Amino acid sequence: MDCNEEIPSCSEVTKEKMEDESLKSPVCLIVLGMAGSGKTTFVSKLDSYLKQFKRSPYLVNLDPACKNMPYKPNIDIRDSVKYKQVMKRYGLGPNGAIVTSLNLYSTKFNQLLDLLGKVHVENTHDVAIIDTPGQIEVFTWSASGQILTECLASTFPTVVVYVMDLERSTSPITFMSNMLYACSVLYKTKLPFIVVLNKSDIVDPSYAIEWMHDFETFCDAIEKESSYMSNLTRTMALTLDEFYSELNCVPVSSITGHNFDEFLKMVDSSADEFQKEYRVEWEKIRKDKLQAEISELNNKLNSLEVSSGQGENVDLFSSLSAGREISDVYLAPMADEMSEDSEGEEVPGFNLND
Ligand SMILES: Nc1nc2c(ncn2[C@@H]2O[C@H](COP(=O)(O)OP(=O)(O)OP(=O)(O)O)[C@@H](O)[C@H]2O)c(=O)[nH]1
Ligand SMILES: [Mg+2]
Repeated sequence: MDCNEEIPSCSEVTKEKMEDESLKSPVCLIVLGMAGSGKTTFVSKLDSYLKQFKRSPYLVNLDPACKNMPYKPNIDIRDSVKYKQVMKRYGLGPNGAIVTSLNLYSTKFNQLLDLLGKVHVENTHDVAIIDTPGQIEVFTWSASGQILTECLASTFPTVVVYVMDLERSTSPITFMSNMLYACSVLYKTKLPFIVVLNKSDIVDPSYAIEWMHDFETFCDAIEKESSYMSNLTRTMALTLDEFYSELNCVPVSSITGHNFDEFLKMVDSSADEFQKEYRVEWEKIRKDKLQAEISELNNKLNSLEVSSGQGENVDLFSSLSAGREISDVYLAPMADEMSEDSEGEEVPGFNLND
């Protein structure tokens, strides 16, 4: 998939309605993190936490391999793409199949955006939470992950939530690797960023906070563990020092819900930050892409004029619609629509055996 393809967007009708300033846009939270860091548990707890305050988040599951889902997603990739069939059909291992499933699903991101646009227009949910696949690189370094991030950020206030496992980061080297990953995601996505230090019910988060705020303490810890790496790690730690200084970071427990109020305050300020500092940039990215598409079309028109009279058919729109023609993908309707749905009826998804 080519990242320079057009960014899918909401339908024109939805877009027009969304321009109504009186309607508050839902904040999109993209939840990322290493495998097993607690993303799904975090999403589930946040869902029940918000519901206590009569706020109902719009939930999107993008993990095609998730087996036990503790929350009820409004949109679920598993309804559309059968990842086991992808493994069989393309002879892939589990990780390759997850990437391919997400790529297949990207052909329907415009439908996903339309559903989110409807959430905006109908003012039904003030926050949308997107749970991502276990292997973080599937989302952060894949074209489909990048396209979805761009789609969301150029339409809604969008914040990246990086879930870090406190229990598995007590070694300074693992801690640093995790933080370097977070740092790379921050610079790649160019979006407001919150680090959630998860599992604070089983591990005291103070070690992580101390390491982030006191460079020397962290260096001492790292030298105790592995002296031969000290030069490299010192340099990296110094780089991270700058990253930490601007970082929104909150310890939470996704089991008890501890500190979720603090997390939500950070979401509010990050959404404001998005509107003030990022929105203009994202609108520019979108306009530039549109401009590039128009120039490409103009070039095709010009070449058509040059070769006119030769009777050849040129498909002017092929570059815009490439890979977006699969019409049998099903996106689960929103929960309130589901209740009107004929119960349990099978809906066709990607049938890879066809
Ligand atoms: N004690 C404790 N356990 C947690 C917490 N959050 C998650 N867990 C546990 O960590 C394990 C992994 O949680 P998941 O929510 O599946 O993690 P994930 O990041 O979604 O996992 P993948 O999608 O497979 O990458 C489960 O056993 C959870 O019960 C927490 O805050 N405290
Ligand atoms: Mg998960």
